[in-house]
Amino acid sequence: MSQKAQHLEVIRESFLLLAEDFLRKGHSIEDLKNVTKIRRKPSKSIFRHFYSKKLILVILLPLLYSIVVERFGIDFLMQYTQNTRCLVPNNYLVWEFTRPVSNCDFCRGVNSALVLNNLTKEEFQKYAYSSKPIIVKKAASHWVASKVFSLQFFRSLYEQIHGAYESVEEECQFLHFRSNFANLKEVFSMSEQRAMNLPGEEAWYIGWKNCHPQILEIMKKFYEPPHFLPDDAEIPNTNYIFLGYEQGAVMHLDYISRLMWQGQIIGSKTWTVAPTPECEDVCESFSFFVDTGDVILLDTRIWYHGTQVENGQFSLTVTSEYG
Ligand SMILES: O=C(O)CCC(=O)C(=O)O
Ligand SMILES: [Fe+2]
Repeated sequence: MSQKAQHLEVIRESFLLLAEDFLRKGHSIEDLKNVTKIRRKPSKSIFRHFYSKKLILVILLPLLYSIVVERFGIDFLMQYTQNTRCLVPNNYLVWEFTRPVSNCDFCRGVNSALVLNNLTKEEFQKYAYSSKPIIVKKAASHWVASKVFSLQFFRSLYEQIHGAYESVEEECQFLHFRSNFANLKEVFSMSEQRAMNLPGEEAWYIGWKNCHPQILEIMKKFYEPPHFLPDDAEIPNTNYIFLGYEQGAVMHLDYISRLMWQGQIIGSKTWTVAPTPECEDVCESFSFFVDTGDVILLDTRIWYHGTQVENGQFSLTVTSEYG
């Protein structure tokens, strides 16, 4: 790694440390969002936001760098870099500071999701790669996954396949949201009562990325990427599972390279989406409902998004990217 790249990596990790520390002190991701939110002055220039961020970076970074290096030493930071996984909340400050400022075209005039009935590839063509949230009704209702996927299914899958847990830890991602689980093994070890969200039990909701080839191979027998996506769309082999009860994902942006599709295999969820801070004056936040068997398409890199599982029901979804 060049010296410049090393310094950039150290700075990136310094932000991660700060963000982690902030979250560990009990603050929420919304508080983190407010820290990075730059209030608009009467001028509507999007450059103001850009330059404000740049200014903060110029002032803050050398200070941050010297504090962290002085306190922990460069070796600690380099080691920390190698051990850091790509958790969405931990990346939050980095992503918020380094993402491109949007010109708000993606959300101008958009105040609801576009709801489409199940459709063909040809019919979908004109909506493909849209920045508007889209729900395609019943597009996943025939997936066998709705009868097969469950917490128990994934527990026995992960127990059977050598190196499966390690693959999540080392190359993939585990998202605990508001739940108190450190990893997938802990999730699979919870009591049956808690797993079923019985009265008096603490609600839980988690997600993780699957990248173990054998796990992916088995999962693929039970679902398929939405049939209406364009033939030329790139769909990675990896996927995510989100499952649990009550409060789902907290509001966040994703640090991914494509658009997102998600099949609502079991249960239903209310999604809330919000524009990025620089677009708050011209765009609105809104919510929409995704029912069992529906597919939702969303650019999770530009729309803040959070989810809520309704009525104490269980929700399970499979998610991947396309673009
Ligand atoms: O399904 C959820 O609860 C959240 C999903 C999510 O954040 C995503 O797919 O990017
Ligand atoms: Fe997300």
